[in-house]
Formats: sequence, structure tokens, C-alpha cells
Amino acid sequence: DRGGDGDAGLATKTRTRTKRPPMYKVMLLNDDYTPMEFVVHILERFFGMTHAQAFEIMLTVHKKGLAVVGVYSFEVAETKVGQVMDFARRHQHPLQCTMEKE
Ligand code: NFA
Repeated sequence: DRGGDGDAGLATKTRTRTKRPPMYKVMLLNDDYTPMEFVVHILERFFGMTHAQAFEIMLTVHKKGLAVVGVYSFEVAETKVGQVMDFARRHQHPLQCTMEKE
């Protein structure tokens, strides 16, 4: 019984929890050294953007300092951050990718 009436048998309602899982923003940070074309390539490769979309978001990061490049479940966000950080490190670029709870 989840009545909240102290089991006196009265029909009362308790709110059923229907909370959606938290979502995470994945962000790319600007720096002075990573080539623009490399950032565009990352956005196409790991975030499924077209070249035009990728170029636009890259310019936003370049001008504003950072941009949200996608919103995902914790597991997917963590995977994307790992893929970007690995790829940037392997190419010796200082590009940073982080995630933050929405
Ligand atoms: N600011 C970098 C440059 O001028 C380009 C860049 C864009 C780097 C977005 C990181 C993120 N080469």
C-alpha cells in the first residue's frame, strides 16, 4: 500500500516517479593552436554533422570560446569526450572536449 493514509484503508494517491535520466552537454573549447580543419573533421566524424554544420559550429567555438556540440546520456557523452580527446592527443593538438550535466 502506498496510500499515505497510515493503512486506514482510505484510497489516497502517491505520485509515481517518472523522472527521465539526466542528459549531458558535450562541449568543445577554443584554443590558439588546433587547426580549424581538424575541428571540422572531428565534428563530422564523431558528431555526425555535415561539412556546413561542422564549419558553422567550429566558427562558434573559435569566436565565443566554446559551444555545445551535442546532448547525450552519460554513457554516450563520456564515449564522445573520450573519442575526441584520444583523437586530438594522437594528432598532438591541444583541443579540449568536456561534458556537463544539463
Ligand atoms: N582557434 C583555432 C585557430 O584559430 C581554431 C579552433 C576552433 C580551435 C575551435 C579549437 C576549437 N586555429
